[in-house]
Amino acid sequence: MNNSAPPGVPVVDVDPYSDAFLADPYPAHRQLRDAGPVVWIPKYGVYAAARHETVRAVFADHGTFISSAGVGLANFNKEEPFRPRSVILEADPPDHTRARAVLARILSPKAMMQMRETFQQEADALLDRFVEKAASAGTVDAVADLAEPYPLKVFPDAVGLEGAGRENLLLYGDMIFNSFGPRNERLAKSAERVKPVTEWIMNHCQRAQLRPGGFGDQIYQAADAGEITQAEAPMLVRSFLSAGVDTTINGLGNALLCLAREPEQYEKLRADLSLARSAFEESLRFESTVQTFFRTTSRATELEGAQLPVDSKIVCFLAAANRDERQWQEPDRFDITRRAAGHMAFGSGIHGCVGQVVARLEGELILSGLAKRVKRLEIAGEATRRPNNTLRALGSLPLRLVPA
Ligand code: EJD
Repeated sequence: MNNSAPPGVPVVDVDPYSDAFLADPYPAHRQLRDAGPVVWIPKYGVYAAARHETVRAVFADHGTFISSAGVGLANFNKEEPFRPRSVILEADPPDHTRARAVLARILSPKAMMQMRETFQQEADALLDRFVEKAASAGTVDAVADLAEPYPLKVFPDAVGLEGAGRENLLLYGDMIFNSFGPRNERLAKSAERVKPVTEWIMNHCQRAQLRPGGFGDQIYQAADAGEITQAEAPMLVRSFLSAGVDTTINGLGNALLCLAREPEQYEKLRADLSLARSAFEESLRFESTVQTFFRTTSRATELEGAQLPVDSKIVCFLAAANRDERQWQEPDRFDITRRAAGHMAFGSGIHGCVGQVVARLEGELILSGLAKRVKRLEIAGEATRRPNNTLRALGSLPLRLVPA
């Protein structure tokens, strides 16, 4: 790692993986944006982009800013990936293109319309239990009682996982998203915790474990049709299991936290349930579930006046781009009626989240179903964060509910 500052690139001496940074990243995000379009973080020897325009430019030029050398801090040209590399996330065209086409079809808007009824029924059933528990117990935990169980039910069901053990996905996701950061204590601990479940995960990527017709089985059908190789099929099931649960859990959790903190915004949602989708979108902008992603330069390049050598790592601060005052009016205000389109929480370009229709469906159904049933969300204790190297994750969110 070369930690000397390249000439002409402003140095910002922050540690994006320290407890303090993760507890409240927003002041440091401002510092990163204001120092320049491209800055240097000496502690990790990486470039950084925190402005909306710059992050977008990096994601748009996928030939220069590649993914196959890893989308975390680790450079796969210099060190072995910690697990066999993802055939979609950690790939470039043309390999990426084939895998992407298969997942994009399985998760198409049309396919989601067919899932909607099931997702709706599960949301209604869970929300009824959530409200009942609040009435009998006095308080509920919006994370453990709502944000976690919903994705953990609907998504593995859709993939076609059968039998017990799906809570293993939580440990796995926690480890995956820690692994995009440095090899710090946080990663070491979650790698230790995940050891007993890794075999379960790999086993459940096999065709025999997957319900016929589910997302997982559809991947194997694409392999039968020759669109991807047979070896790629279990790897793409692994991608579903890596990316589809922790992300939506924390997306929902953050949305519930935003609404609980801003009763006026929750009131607006209650008055017009058709705002559920834009409320979810705004919460993704305001508290981006995925905070950072890296790219690696495939050649020497210039980016907004900065000269980057070949094989440089650049960290893109999605969450900072989403509060860039160069892009947004009053970015630090949570406003569910704002046009949050263009936010970077799902990334952008060829690697933009392929599951975003699923995420949005879950967000819409939970927020509208909640607003239908609950007049007021009252914070009943301090919300806790679960620090992760990549995710803005919640540990708990104690609430009292005033029924409608
Ligand atoms: C991801 C940020 C995989 C994989 C794909 C996507 C993610 C994680 C893992 C979702 C990253 O292919 O294994 S949001």
